[in-house]
Amino acid sequence: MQGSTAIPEALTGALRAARRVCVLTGAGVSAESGVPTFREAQTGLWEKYRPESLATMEAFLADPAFVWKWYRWRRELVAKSRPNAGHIALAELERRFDEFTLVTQNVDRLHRAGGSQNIVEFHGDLFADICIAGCADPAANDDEIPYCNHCGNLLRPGVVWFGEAIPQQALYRSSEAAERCDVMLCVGTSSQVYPAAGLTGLARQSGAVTAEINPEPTGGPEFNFVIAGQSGLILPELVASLEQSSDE
Ligand code: BJW
Repeated sequence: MQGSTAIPEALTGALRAARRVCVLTGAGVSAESGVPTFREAQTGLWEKYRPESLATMEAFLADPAFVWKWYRWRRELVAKSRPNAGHIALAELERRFDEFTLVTQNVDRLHRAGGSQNIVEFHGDLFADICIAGCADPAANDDEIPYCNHCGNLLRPGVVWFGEAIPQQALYRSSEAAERCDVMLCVGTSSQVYPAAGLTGLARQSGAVTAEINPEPTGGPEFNFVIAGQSGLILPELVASLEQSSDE
């Protein structure tokens, strides 16, 4: 039956033998849920503005109302979306391993909704409001430009912008998972944004078997396997290939 699947037998074998698995996901995993990716042909606000010119503190401070409008538009869009077969398959995959870490660059919470448990939200959470002065648990309001009720400073979306450090815990947990894993899957990311893009290389250097799943493979030299296809199709096949092997 292996001949009918896109999954290389050697990858199924590596996963069957693995104790620790790490998966890095990017915007492509949510594409089949209707959430636009960052760097492909886009619609609406994504078409007009590059993320690099909106997803920075400089852009925010220059025009907080505009940046908030962009993020509210995205919150509305994402709130209507549901996890797809790829998200669900990753949650199923997690149940098979003693140690499984899902590092996602996505801020859309769809892995949570899909049932994944051990998630590192590397670039934060689209739906969180945080105070630019660092107040804990700032109270949100619906003003065009929301301010912190504790200190009066601006509130901003709880995501990581360009030039900002990845939260320490997220960086620590994901680096540790990449270094320790036996197999690392890199799914639906263009691997252009660091330090996330460096995690697969770290895993490979540490001896892991690495695989990319992407309809437009990135050509990165760090991958042992490249599966060209949509994650909503390939990931369920991957899980099914493990089921077939364990039934044998
Ligand atoms: C499918 C599919 C389907 C389609 N199925 N696949 C080293 C070298 C060079 C530069 C740097 C470096 N280290 C740091 C930098 C600078 C910078 C950076 O990387 N710049 C590059 C652009 C050059 N990095 C940073 O600034 C980071 N911070 C940092 O390094 O801090 C250092 C520091 C230390 C101490 C103190 C202070 C600072 C922060 C990066 C933050 C990124 N933030 C964003 C926005 C988040 C908020 C928001 O959402 O608004 O994160 S940018 C954006 O890109 C977002 C994404 O998470 C991220 C990655 O994008 P992703 O997920 O890969 O999406 P796409 O669109 O690029 O790709 C989609 C893929 O899916 C494609 O390949 C498709 O083919 C595929 N696909 N359909 C599967 N159905």
